[in-house]
Amino acid sequence: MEKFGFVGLPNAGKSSLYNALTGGGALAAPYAFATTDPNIGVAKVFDDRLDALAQMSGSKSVVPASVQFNDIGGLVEGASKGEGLGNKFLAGIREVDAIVFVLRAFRDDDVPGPQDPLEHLRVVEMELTFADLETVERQLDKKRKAAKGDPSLRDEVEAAEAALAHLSEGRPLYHSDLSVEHVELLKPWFLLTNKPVLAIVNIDEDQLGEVETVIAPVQEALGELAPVFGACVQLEAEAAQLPDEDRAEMLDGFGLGEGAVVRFIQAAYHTLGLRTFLTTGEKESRAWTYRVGSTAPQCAGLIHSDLERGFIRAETIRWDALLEIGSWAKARDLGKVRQEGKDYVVEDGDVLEIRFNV
Ligand SMILES: Nc1nc2c(ncn2[C@@H]2O[C@H](COP(=O)(O)OP(=O)(O)OP(=O)(O)O)[C@@H](O)[C@H]2O)c(=O)[nH]1
Ligand SMILES: [Mg+2]
Repeated sequence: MEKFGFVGLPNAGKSSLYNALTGGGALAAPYAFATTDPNIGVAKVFDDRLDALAQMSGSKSVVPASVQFNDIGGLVEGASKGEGLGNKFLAGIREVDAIVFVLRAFRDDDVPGPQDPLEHLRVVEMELTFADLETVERQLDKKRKAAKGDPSLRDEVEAAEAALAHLSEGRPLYHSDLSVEHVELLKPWFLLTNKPVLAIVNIDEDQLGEVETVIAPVQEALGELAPVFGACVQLEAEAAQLPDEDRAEMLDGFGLGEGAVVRFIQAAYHTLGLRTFLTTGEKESRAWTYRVGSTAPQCAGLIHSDLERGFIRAETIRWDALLEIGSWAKARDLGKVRQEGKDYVVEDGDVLEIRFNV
């Protein structure tokens, strides 16, 4: 499962966000370092398509896709030098697949800390960049020596040197023009800024009418590649405690539709190149996570290795076409179910049935 790690200053609202995403459980409190040990939770990827298909099929169980969120302690200026929770904090995010910056914009004098999201961004970017610089400096000499005896390591050294050049200028690697190959070669270095980033700007209720204005400077600073969302995290954390219907009503009352965290999870999912295909039947309807560009046999393998090994063909139809027709049997009778072979590249929203023989 893909993992996201929250990074932000104390009191930015990381644990509140965790609660909004996972329905509760983490201590959210108005003092710094309320979180010392990471909260690890799984959030459903909300998907209307899945619910509609489950209803069509009268499925006994519905299994959404999910992603993991790690809520770690707050980071302070000097974390890379051991301030605050220091390295313990940094260790908590080395192994996540993407970083989520939680930046405070909400105004509340009872909660200590800066209220300018750009100030938050400046500190977290600087600390992560320093930490990476230190990691690269510490390991590069060793690698250079090893590369003398083992030429296969030369590309890795070159990648690390390119990274060093960026980091020394105080620039995080996600802002650099490192090549795709270099990014790959540096994966085993577990650098913090060599990962995709997203940001949540935590706003207060009074800012709901001007979300775009509040998040614009953050979007500009992070660049186009990083999705930036404004969310009133506290409100959504409270909503997450309610039964589904009341929750929808509360969010709707604030004009939030399905809620910003829902859109955030979907964007987070997409940023990592993850897509969804669906299976549906009386027993179960399920959303499956696959990597963009995967073929039908690769997707079949996610369901069960036998389905990949004995793959014959995939029967498939887009979710909305199926829904319109009303049942799989009818869709097949009408000739609307396509027969696809092993080279078929699965598309987001495909409903699949795998024919196999082992
Ligand atoms: N007014 C207001 N308060 C908020 C909002 N979001 C979070 N808070 C409050 O701010 C305080 C800190 O929130 P947390 O979620 O604990 O922050 P954190 O980032 O996990 O903090 P650390 O674990 O200490 O790093 C809590 O008292 C929250 O209730 C918000 O949108 N508006
Ligand atoms: Mg916390």
